[in-house]
Amino acid sequence: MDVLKENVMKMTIISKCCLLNMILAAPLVFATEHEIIQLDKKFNVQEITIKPGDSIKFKNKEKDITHNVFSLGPKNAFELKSQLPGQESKVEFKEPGTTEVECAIHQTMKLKVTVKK
Ligand SMILES: [Cu+2]
Repeated sequence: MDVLKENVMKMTIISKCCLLNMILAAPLVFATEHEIIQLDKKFNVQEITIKPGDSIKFKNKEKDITHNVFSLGPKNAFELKSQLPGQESKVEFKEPGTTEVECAIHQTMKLKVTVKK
């Protein structure tokens, strides 16, 4: 086999390997960051569906109202603790399932987060 053919074959094998790596790494690359805004003692949406591994950035856009966003789970339980106006916090949702997200200070605030593949 001449050198040129050999090189072409090597290149072909390398590019196939690269492609395979990209396909295998895809689920990590495509984890999405969603944004939920808290304004006027409400979440900007009442429900959201995301994929396992995605995260939600909770943004307190109030002028002078503090929130404490939490979820009791059983899947994806979390608590942001006191979140002052202007603050934002990111929560990763790893487990498939549905979670009711609430605010410990304002009981009317409700957000349903569904995590599914
Ligand atoms: Cu609140």
